[in-house]
Amino acid sequence: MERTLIIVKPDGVQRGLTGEIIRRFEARGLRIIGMKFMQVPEALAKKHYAIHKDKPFFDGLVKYITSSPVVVIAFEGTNAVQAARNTIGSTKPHESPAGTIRGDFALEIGRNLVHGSDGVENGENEVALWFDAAELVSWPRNTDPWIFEER
Ligand code: IDP
Ligand code: MG
Repeated sequence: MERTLIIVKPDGVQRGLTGEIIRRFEARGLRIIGMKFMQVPEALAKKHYAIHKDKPFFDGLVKYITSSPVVVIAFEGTNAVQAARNTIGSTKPHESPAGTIRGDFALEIGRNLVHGSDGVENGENEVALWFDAAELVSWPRNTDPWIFEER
């Protein structure tokens, strides 16, 4: 089962869109295995965005993600990573199709509301970076057989 890390970024929390954003992933069929509300420490922000450390927007990105609290969710599901990315939409919100989170609620790249892991291995690594093993709950959801096909 794939894992993906979703972050409702500071703008999402401040704008009262936390519930709406989580709802979309939940309605898609993804299963929550971990969730927390937190102020992101600068060191964690830098680790999470390490791949962008040489980009001109890096400092602004770290400032943005640490500027105000976030909600972090670990989701599990078949095809969780790609499905979540499609639910989120494009990095540039103004190019993101209507129906996606960014296409429905955002206008600018530096205020794009939500993070989602961009690959299967990244999903595993990011969930492990943001959650201790003890914070994750493995549970059989009653609707699983209606969402995940038997294999
Ligand atoms: P993603 O969030 O769609 O995966 P990435 O390319 O991984 O996009 O970039 C991470 C985050 O960095 C973006 O969500 C956005 O908040 C920010 N970002 C990316 N490119 C730019 C830029 O050119 N200017 C300002 N912020 C950017
Ligand atoms: Mg990314």
